[in-house]
Amino acid sequence: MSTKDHGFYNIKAVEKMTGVAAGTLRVWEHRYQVIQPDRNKAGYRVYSQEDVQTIQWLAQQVKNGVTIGQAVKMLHQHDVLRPISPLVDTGKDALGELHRRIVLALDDYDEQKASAAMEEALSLFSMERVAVELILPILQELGERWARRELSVAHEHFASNFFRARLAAMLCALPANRDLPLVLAACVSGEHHDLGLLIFSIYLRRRGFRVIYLGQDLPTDDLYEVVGELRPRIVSLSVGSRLLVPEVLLIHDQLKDMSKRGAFPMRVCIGGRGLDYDMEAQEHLKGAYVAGSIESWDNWLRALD
Ligand code: B12
Repeated sequence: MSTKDHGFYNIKAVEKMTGVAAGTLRVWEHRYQVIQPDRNKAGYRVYSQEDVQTIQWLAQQVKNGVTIGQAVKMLHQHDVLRPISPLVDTGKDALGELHRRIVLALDDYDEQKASAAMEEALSLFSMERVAVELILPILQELGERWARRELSVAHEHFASNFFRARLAAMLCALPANRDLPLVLAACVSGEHHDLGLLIFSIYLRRRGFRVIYLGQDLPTDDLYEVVGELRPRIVSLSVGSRLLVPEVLLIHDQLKDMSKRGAFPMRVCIGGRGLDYDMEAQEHLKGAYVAGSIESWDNWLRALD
């Protein structure tokens, strides 16, 4: 049985949705056999949702400077990039049920049950959906329960470590091809909250960036050193603690200066709850501050020149 969903977009609609010209779509189809739309009774191409997502992914790679040939090769080598269509698209219901099972299992310190539910989630949904629509809401809920003292510190540590290990494994499973534009991701010096940055890194890898994940508490001098050495396209930093915000503003200014002096077009992207209610800092970081929602991430990437 094919997992491909039924086609329902014509070539004009796909052109509009993806920004890839109809002629280019036909060339990609003939030359690379990467998208094989169905035909309707009149013989016109009809594209499925899955086809559209594949085209969007390819278009993003081309925008990033990868040749279409290389992009197709990457797609074949790493099937994980393709959004997985569940055989039965139970979508939100299935995610809600998995959410419930994982929370119950973690409350019970039952790693086996929580892992089984995670595996099920990954067999049904793409990694990004699992990270953003399953793990993130669970973490936010855990954070709130912890703040209301409904969850012990031991429970919070257990759950944080459970997800940290899974998110790190998911990040490793996504390609980090050297041809892709480079992102350095790190928590600033003194910062240990890295679950949000891990999710953002998965999001970026799924969009065709090569993310080097530097993790928690990166000393500032070492950050400057690695930026000078690797000259990344993007530096993405996380700051969870409000106390670290003044240091983050200095880091931001210094990085912008390095990019200017070194003449490499680096963009800085800074997020984390430390900045959430600090309007002054957000103003200082204009163009670099990115809020915690997927919409903000999409908007920031769209505006990337
Ligand atoms: C789990 C947790 C921990 C874990 C972290 C594990 C880990 N590996 O990340 C551990 C136990 C290590 C920890 C330690 C501490 N914690 Co703590 N911790 C939490 C808790 C319960 C949940 C945080 C979490 O992971 N949320 C889920 C993630 C996904 O959310 P997030 O990090 O905010 O990320 C989202 C956005 O901010 C954004 N984002 C984050 N980074 C980036 C980066 C970029 C580039 C972008 C675009 C977006 C982005 O995207 C995410 C999606 O929306 C919160 C309580 C709460 N209510 O949230 C406290 C909390 C964050 N901790 C807090 C504190 C004070 C501490 C400690 C100082 C406690 C102590 N006294 O020891 C230490 C020190 C940590 C340090 N030096 O950094 C405070 C922070 C207060 C503040 N803002 O200043 C909180 C809010 C608790 C509280 N109410 O006091 N903590």
